Amino acid sequence: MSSFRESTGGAGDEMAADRNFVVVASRLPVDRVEGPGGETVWRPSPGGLVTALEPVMRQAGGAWIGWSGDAGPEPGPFEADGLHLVGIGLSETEVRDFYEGFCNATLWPLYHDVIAPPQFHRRWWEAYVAVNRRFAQAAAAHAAHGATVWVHDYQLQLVPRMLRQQRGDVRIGFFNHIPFPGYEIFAQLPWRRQVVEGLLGADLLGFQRRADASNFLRACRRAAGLTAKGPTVRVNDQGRTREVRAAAFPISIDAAALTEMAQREDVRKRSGDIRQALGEPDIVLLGVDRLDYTKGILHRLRAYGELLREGRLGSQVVLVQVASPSRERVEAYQALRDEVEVMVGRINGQHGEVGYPPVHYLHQSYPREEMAALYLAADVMLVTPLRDGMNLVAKEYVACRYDESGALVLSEFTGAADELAGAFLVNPHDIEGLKDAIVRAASIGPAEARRRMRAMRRRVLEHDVARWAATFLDALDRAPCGADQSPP
Ligand code: GDG
Repeated sequence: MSSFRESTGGAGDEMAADRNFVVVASRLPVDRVEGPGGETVWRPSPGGLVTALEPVMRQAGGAWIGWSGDAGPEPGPFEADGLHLVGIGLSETEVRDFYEGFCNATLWPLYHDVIAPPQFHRRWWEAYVAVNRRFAQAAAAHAAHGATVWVHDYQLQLVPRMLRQQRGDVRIGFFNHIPFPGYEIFAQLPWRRQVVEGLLGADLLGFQRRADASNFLRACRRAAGLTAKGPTVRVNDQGRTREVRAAAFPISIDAAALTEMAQREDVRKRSGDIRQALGEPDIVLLGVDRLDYTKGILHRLRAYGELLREGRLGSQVVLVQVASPSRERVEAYQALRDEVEVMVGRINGQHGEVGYPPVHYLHQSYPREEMAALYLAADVMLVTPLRDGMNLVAKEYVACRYDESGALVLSEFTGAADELAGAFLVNPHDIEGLKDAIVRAASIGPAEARRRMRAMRRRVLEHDVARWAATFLDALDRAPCGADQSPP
């Protein structure tokens, strides 16, 4: 996608219910930025989701409904390179109560096993209901008769039911990108029944892992008193019985494109330059995460600091930690940043020398090429979340290692651990175990590295994001449909 301006009129702006495929996600695949003359310019922010869905969107003349990422007026519909985007506006108060509040300070910690204490506020819940309703209304306004609507993630769990109530004729899929917690944790949510019922408006519910789908099915029984048989829940909708299926559809990345990028001359050169800038150490360890308390950054730093103290990695080792800024107005994230930065300072203070900081900490965001160069420069990738739906970073590292070198230390609490058998699996709470795994990963011979990496590469290249999207949409197509498909 090239960059484009907000349209100010014309055919693209009309609110016509004529889209056969509608994606509803909290974010648009573009960012709103200011142009040279102070005007609004939309800049593409291509993530895995848009890469996977773009072909389907184009083929079906689809629409993508989402929020632009900042407070402001409703952008409305506009076109980008043949993609039809529908911007949802959020006020300052809604950004605070819906996005920073209910999404990021209630649901996010609750769904990640209460690593941070979730906060429950009725005002935040009301904002969640109101914003979900706005997304559902937009979907109802743009979906053609009998269309397929794919709703994404924990920010929009009420949309499936709200949409079904308005539009009995559409087929609705939902995919949850983050874990679905065990019932003992989910049960804390004061609005647990409404959330379960909201999700059950869909025909098919996709989760990252089978354990997430099972947790959801259990919540249906316990929170809503419904009967689940195998992966199917029976729902009674105003006297009509519908069947809803919940299953695992592990997400992935555009692996071939990333492999290709990593093989580019400029990216390989940059990777060499990075190693040189680091002082040509024997071992480069790498962490890449949004600065989020679910990612286990502190556990990783603790293990690394102890290894330095014990001298178990030799003296020629560095850790590069990219911690990209995230949710900076949410309190728990500000506290985490302080803790991480204190710990990095302590390690560098205790174990560094002039010209040699053992941790290179980068609280910045980088272009994709720079990420690929970093992945190529790293001997050992450290992915140590305490809980993570999938973790795409682990798959990206594997995709970049086209020469089958390198090693991955991976937390067993990620969805990726179910797929990447060649990784060194760790429990990040077990600091001794984590240290042993890092030492082992840093010292394996090339033959073992190749054997492990080859297995992981095969998995990631075969199960890429396009296959993920196709598998989900195919299952949605075949799901027992609750839609009333009779002509309008
Ligand atoms: C959620 C779930 C699930 C990071 N810093 C930069 C940058 N990134 C990119 C990575 C990767 C993505 O952000 C992060 O994805 P993850 O999967 O690791 O984690 P979440 O953001 O928490 O994503 C997760 C995912 O949804 C998909 O379903 O896997 O479990 O929590 O792609 O490369 N990219 C660039 N510059 C950066 O500085 N360009």
